[in-house]
Amino acid sequence: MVQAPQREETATQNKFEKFKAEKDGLIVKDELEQFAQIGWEAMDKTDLEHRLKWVGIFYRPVTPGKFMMRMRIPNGILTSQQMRVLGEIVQRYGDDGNADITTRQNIQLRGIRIEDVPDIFRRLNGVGMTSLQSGMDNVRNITGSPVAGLDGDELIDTRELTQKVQDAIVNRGEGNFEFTNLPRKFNIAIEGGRDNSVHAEINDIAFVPAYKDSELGFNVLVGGFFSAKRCEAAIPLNAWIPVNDDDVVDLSIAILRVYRDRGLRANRQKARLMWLIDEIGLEKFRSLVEEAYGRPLAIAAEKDAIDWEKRDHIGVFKQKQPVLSYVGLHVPVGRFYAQDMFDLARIAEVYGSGEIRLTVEQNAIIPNIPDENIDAFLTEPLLQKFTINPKPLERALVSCTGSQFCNFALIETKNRALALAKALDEEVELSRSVRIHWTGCPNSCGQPQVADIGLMGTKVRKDGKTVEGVDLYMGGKVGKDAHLGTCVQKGIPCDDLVSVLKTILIENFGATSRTNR
Ligand code: SRM
Ligand code: SF4
Repeated sequence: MVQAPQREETATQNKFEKFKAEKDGLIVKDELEQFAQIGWEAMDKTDLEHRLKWVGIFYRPVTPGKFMMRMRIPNGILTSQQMRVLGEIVQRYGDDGNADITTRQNIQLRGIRIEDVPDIFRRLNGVGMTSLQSGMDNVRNITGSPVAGLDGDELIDTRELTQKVQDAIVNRGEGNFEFTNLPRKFNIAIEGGRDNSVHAEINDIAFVPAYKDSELGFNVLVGGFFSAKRCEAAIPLNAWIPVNDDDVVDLSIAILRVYRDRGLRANRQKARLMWLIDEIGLEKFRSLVEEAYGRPLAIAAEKDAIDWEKRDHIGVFKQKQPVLSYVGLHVPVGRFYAQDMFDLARIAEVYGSGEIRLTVEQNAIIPNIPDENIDAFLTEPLLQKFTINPKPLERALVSCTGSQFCNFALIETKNRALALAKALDEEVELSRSVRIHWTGCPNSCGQPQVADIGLMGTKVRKDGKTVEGVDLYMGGKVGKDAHLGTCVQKGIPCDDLVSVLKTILIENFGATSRTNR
């Protein structure tokens, strides 16, 4: 593990800065055996509630003693063997064990007991996986085009780039103290397709394909983020780099160093990268990045090469490799259980190359299936559950964790989201899918601002009682010319949503009523 640097703490110290200065979160990596022996109830409170997140273990106050584990899966690509190990980890927790595909093309495991963590780490290590630095003031999972290397129309294959950026940040899964005390969380996306499949614009750094003088490279965007206080799309850094591992890794590292050393730390509500850019100005920020990068940055290409509407990848699609196809499966609100994970691993091996991919819409893709085997693949029982033909509203449904496991949540999300989508699919006929995103609180993990219809949990008064409700977002546009939606109506009780959304679907999305309600 790379050693912790000596830092001079200059920020006015809030609670988080204080405990990070006292002991770097990554240090708990070497204390896991001890935690396993003493049990979670005897652990130091800050180690339990905060520092464990540096190794991807999240204490859940909603289910004390049953932890969540957030992996790192660069570009959302894993092997059947890795999926099987993840399935085995949750299987041992019976009804408590399950897993979610996240909005960052990643997997979170549930039901984890602290006494098992050292063994879990050994098993993950054995299949080349890590959960390090996946929570708190660290860089999150690096997202990339979900059909990288498969898509005949792709511009840049992002697989190696996402892996190399992750390797640099977490020191190949060993842990890297250079980036474990950022002012706040940090998101990086590398898009290589023509449809912006990763929502590049909502990341702190986004690499977006762009031609400059006929050479293909990346325009670089910075500062995109969502928080309860403020949401911003990323802005151009006015920089272009060629498609080259060194450039992408070095520029990511340069930006991270500037953010780490100059980012605002006094107020956590104002600590994301965009606040620093506001404070010092884009020109100054760019020149600091250039200095850290150690070579001149070319100015941005005039426009990016994102010229397609966003695809959801659900269904059967030809790959660029002759006679091979990939199949996108719909995983309702991203939730799966051990048996589903084993089944996914098995069908990926039997029909494909053993590879499994994840999307930011919380779905899965099995690539590399010979065309002649597609019909047999489609008869697999798992495809009854994870179908390639979901109904229009279920198809594009995304939901954050919500109150089942998340203590920030103001409402229950996943189960309600699914029930409402099913009810509305019964109520209306649609010729297109409508992207409905649920998020249980203003932190916006479910990205309501990118949705056609975004629903953000809140508490409302109805009939003299406080009940679960939502603020309604609309106007989010993804793919080409992506932009964020805004809040158009506040405080709708969840119980009223069938009728409210039915009207919106009819008036705004061309739905027709199946009933006379
Ligand atoms: Fe998130 C905090 C879940 C994507 C913005 N997020 C949390 C925590 C860790 C809070 C907690 O400790 O309970 C949630 C864990 C709940 C649980 O048990 O699952 C949580 N966030 C999630 C996931 C699992 C939602 C999902 O169901 O997919 C996503 C995990 C992604 C991953 O694999 O790493 C997830 N979170 C996001 C995104 C979307 C994205 O990255 O595209 C955002 C908005 C984009 C952004 O960050 O700019 C997001 N999460 C937040 C924030 C607000 C950040 C801020 O600057 O204020 C918090 C709260 C915080 O960090 O203080 C938060
Ligand atoms: Fe939890 Fe809120 Fe994020 Fe949903 S949006 S996972 S409720 S923090």
